[in-house]
Amino acid sequence: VGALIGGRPRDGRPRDGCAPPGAAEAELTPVRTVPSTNPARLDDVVAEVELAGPETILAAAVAARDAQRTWADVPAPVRGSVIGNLGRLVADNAAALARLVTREIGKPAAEARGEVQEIIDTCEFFRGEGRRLYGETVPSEMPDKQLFTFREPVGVMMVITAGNFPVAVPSWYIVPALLAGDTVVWKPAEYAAACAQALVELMAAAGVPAGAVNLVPADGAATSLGLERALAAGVVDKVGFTGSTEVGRFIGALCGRYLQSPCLELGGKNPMVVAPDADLDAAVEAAVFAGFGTAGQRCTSLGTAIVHESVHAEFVRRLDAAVSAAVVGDPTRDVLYGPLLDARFAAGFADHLDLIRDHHRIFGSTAVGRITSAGFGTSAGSSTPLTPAGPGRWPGGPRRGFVGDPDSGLYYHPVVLDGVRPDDEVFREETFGPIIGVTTYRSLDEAIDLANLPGYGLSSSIYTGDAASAFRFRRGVRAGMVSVNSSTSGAEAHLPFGGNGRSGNGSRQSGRWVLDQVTRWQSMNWDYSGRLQKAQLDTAVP
Ligand code: UN1
Repeated sequence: VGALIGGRPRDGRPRDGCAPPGAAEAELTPVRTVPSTNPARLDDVVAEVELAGPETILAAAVAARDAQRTWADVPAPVRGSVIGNLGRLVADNAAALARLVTREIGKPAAEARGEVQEIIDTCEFFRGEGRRLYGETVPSEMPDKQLFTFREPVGVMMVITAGNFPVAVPSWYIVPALLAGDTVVWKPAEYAAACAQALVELMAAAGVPAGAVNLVPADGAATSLGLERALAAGVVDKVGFTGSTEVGRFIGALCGRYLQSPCLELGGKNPMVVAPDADLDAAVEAAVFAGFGTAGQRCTSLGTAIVHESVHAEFVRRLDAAVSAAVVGDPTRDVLYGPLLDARFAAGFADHLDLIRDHHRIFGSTAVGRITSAGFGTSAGSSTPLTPAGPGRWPGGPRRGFVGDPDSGLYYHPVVLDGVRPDDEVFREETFGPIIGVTTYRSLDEAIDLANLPGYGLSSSIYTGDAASAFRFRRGVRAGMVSVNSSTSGAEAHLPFGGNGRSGNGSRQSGRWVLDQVTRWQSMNWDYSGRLQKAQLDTAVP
């Protein structure tokens, strides 16, 4: 994988069964090369990733600028057909692409197939949007005058994405951007660059022209410098960023200096309220899926279960039993979750665990730390102090329900942390790993306050049989997405996706709502009266 201009890899080789590209390339010297490794088998190098320097990012933006006018001149329904081609090609290569996702970031096979399906769904939606992309006709306050609105492409979009959804989330930006007539510079996560390349190759094969999507793997420092230069040179018109709140703040400030408002999709500490009348088995199933799916590394992952005190003991008992019965491990197998994304994420999660270990005790079947073959302990029914990872340090012997080699990858125990208090860091901060906090509440107002307390505002959920509670929760919670009797994660590809507060700047992706990110409104007024009519002054509205 290299610094790509025009969507073509240096060596031009198709990877993992995906279709080869057809676009042109322009070579620039990479700054350095880093391996992208399989987090389930750390000796398996998936790709050598050539990282670009800031000048390559700037060059990519210039290439995107050069390609943009021509691409925007392609009629929108024809651009929609190219998106339709992409959806078909992704479907034709779905199994190979999903295998690559599993291999490069450790996402379990079934989830990886779901991720690929999300691209297909996105393409299906935006293929049709090519025949809509509506503007409006608006009445004028004056006679013989007509007003209109048009959606125009924003121009060049710089897309910076995380690796937890290495192909689906990028497609949420790139597909509507292309449909709208924008061109793209895409900075993928370095540890997911082979997935990015595969998707770009499919785009080229679908008919996306040279220069329209420019894949540029780069580290954080080069990205910020390259982006700043591109903003200063006026060759980037919009930034789309999915990643941490911290980096989002930085990008927001940088864009602000150039009077741009980026599309920011940041972290979450997503609450799930379990009301006294909740179907507890359903709530537990959702908690396990949302807390441990993708090893808890979704922006929509469950953070804290906020459980009514009358059902708290029973909820924890059932959650504990469900987690004990879950199978984790080798992501090519049928597991709840596999390894963490890469070494940096594993280290970040380990830091959270260190902090938690100092402040908490752990309940039931769950233990904490890196799984070692020497012991993946259980201690069902008892309360066990958290112990650091290491051979022989786990109580209870090897964990039931682990498949694969626990020493070969970045595996962590599932953790259920009961008794979390609002002052705890684990209550307030996103952990991005396989851990669920549990706390209690007495009144719905208190539950809503607890849900809002961390200051994120991405996803949320309530389990209740009572419609009034569900609607009150919806109104009170400051989250962009609210689920009733459903999981915090697993958003559909055509509903607005995004958050507020520490989760983002209110921008929304997906469906027709993302069009406000990838297009700008232009208004037009057309006077056919033959004289100058002045708004407000010549207006006869009583
Ligand atoms: C993310 O983690 O950045 O709703 C996106 C979901 C997925 C997308 C998550 N469809 O969980």
